[in-house]
Amino acid sequence: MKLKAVNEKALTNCSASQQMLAKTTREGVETAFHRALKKKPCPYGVGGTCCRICYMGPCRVSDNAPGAATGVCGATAETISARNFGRMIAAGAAAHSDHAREVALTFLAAARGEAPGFEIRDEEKLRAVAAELGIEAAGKNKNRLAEEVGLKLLAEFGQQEGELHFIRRAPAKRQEVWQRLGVVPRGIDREIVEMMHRTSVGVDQEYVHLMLHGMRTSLADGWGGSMIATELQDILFGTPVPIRAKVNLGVLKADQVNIIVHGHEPLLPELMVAAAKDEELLLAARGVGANGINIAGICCTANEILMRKGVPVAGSVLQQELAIATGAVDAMVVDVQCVMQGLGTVARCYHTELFTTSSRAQIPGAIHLEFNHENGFEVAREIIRRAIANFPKRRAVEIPTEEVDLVAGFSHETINYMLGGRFRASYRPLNDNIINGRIRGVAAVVGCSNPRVRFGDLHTTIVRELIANNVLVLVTGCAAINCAKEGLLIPEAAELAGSGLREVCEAVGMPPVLHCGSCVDNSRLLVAGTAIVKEGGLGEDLSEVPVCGCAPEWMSEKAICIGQYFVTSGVTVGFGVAFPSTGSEKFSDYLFGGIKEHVGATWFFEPDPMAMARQIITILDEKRKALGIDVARERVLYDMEMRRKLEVV
Ligand code: NFS
Repeated sequence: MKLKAVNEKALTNCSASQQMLAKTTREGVETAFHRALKKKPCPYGVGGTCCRICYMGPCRVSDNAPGAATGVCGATAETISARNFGRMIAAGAAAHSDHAREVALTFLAAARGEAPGFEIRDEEKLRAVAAELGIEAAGKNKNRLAEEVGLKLLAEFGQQEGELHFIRRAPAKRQEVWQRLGVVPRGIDREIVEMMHRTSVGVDQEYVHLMLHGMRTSLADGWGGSMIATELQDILFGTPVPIRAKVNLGVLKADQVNIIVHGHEPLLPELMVAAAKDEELLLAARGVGANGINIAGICCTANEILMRKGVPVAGSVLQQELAIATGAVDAMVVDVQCVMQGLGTVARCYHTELFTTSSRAQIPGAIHLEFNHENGFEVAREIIRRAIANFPKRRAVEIPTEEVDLVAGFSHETINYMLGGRFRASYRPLNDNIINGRIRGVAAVVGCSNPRVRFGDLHTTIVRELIANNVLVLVTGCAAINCAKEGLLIPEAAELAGSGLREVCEAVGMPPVLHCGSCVDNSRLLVAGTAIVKEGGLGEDLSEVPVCGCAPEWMSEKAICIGQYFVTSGVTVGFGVAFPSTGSEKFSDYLFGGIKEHVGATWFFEPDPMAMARQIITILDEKRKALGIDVARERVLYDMEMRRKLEVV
C-alpha cells in the first residue's frame, strides 16, 4: 500500500519508534499511527454522548449542539454520557477481573499440583494474605494453604451478598465514606453485571445515581479483581524486588531468535522464559545459526515478567506493530487486552508468526495455540520451536540501537523495606520526608499511550516537571515503559530531581520514578497510599494525603475504571487526550466538581502536559496546606499512643 509521508518527530518523542515509523511508511505497512491520521474522531463519541444502547437511534445528543438535546426515548446528554461512562468502567473492571479469575484458577491448579511448571513461590506473602483472610494456617503446608486462599478469593467473583475482603485494607475513614454512600462492592461479577443492566435501555436514568454504581463497580476492580490478580501473582511468581533490565526496540537481537510476549496475563510468558533456557531448544536455535533465544515483552505482560525476571522490554502499546517492522521478530505471542488487530496484517508483511493463546481471543491471520494450565510447558516449547524454524526466513532486518537501562520492581513491600531499612521496614521515612517538605507529595503517572497525542512525550514531560518539583513519581503500565525509555527509571535520574527529592533518592539509592508494575498493579498504589495513612502524620484518609494520579495518554476503558477507583478512593485524577463526558455539561460538572462532596476527590481534564504537571503540584500543595505542613517544620514524633489512634484496619 502506498502511504503518505508522516512527520515522525511530531508523532512521538521516541527515536526508535520514529525510525520504525519511517520504515513502515517507506514499506507501505500501515500502523496505528497512520490509521489515526486518517480517522477523524466523531465529536459525539469523544464527548460521551453517542447512545447506541437501543435501536430507536443511534442517537447523537449534545448540550453543545442545538436541536440535539435528547435521544428518541428522551434521554438527556447527562444520562447518556453517564451511562457510557458506567459501561466503560464495567468493561475495564471486567477485563482486570477476568484476568484475575484466570490467575486464580491457575493458582488453584498449581496448589493442587495440576499445573506443571507453576508452584507457590512466595510462602511468606501467602501466609500474610491467609491471615488477612482469616484462614487458619497452623499445621498446613503451603499447597494446602494456597488452595484455601485461592478458593476464598475465587469465591469473591460470584459472591452475591456481603463485602469484598480487601475493602477492609482501606483506611477506616474511607470505608466509612463508602458505607455512607452504599458503594461497598458485594461481589465482583455482580457489580459489573448490575452496571450493564442499569445502563441498558430504560433502566437507570439519573446520572448521579448511575455514577454511584459506577463507583461501586470501580471498587470491585481496584480493591477486588485487580488486587486479587496482584496478590495471587506475587504468591505464585514471587513478590517483585528491585531489578535492573533494558528497554526499547534495541533489546531485539539480530543474531538471536526473538520472541515477543505481548498482552496481560503473565502465565504462559513465565513458562516461556523458563523454556527459553532449555538446552535442547538452545541447541536447536544454534542449529539454525542463532546465538540464543531472546524473549522480550510488550505492554503489561512485559511489566510483569520484567519486574520478576528482569526480562527486557521491547516497548509499550504503540510499539507492538513497530517491533514486528524491525523484521527481527520470529514470533509474537499474545493473549488478551491491548492487542491490535492490525498485528495480523503487519505480521504478514514480514516473516513474523503471530500466535494467539487465550481461549478468549483470536485474530484473523494468527495461529491459535491455546494455553491452559495443564499444557503450558508444551505450548511454550512448541511456540519456541516454531520461532526457531522461522529464524532463517528473515528478510531485511533493521533494529534500532536504542536500549536503555532501567530499574523496576517497586512493590509495596519493597518500598516499605527499602525506605525503612532492614531492621525496621516502615513508611516512616517517606512520611517524614513528606512532612518535612523534602518530598512535596506523591504522584502516580499511569496508563496507556494514544496515537492522538505525541506518543510518550506527555508522560515524560509531566514526570520530568514533577520530579524537578520534588514530587516522588510512581509509574505503572505503558507510562512506566515510556518513562523507562527516557532513562527516568534509574537512580542516576535523581540528578533531574529537585534538591529535596534528590537528597532522599541518593540516600536510599533509588530512582525518583518508581516502577510499580503493570496496570492491575495500580492496586499496589492503593495499598501504598493506605500504608502512608496508617504510618501517621499525613491525615486519616487517602483524600487528605498529598497524592494525585494522572493518565495523560489514556485510551483504554480499563484506564477509566482505574481512574474511577482512585477517585472513589479519595485520590484526584487527571486525564489528557480528551474526556468522554464533555458532551454533557451537567455530567462533566459532577465528575470535575460535585463528586468531591461524595468522595473528597474529583476527575480533571488537562490535555497540555505542563499544565497537567502544574495542576498536580497545585493539588499536592493544597493538601499540604490543609495538613498544616506547607511550611517546613520540625519532625513530629509519634508515640505509640498516637499511632494506635491512627491504626486503620
Ligand atoms: Ni494498561 Fe496494560 Fe498499556 Fe493501557 Fe494497555 S497495556 S493494562 S491498558 S495500553 S497501559
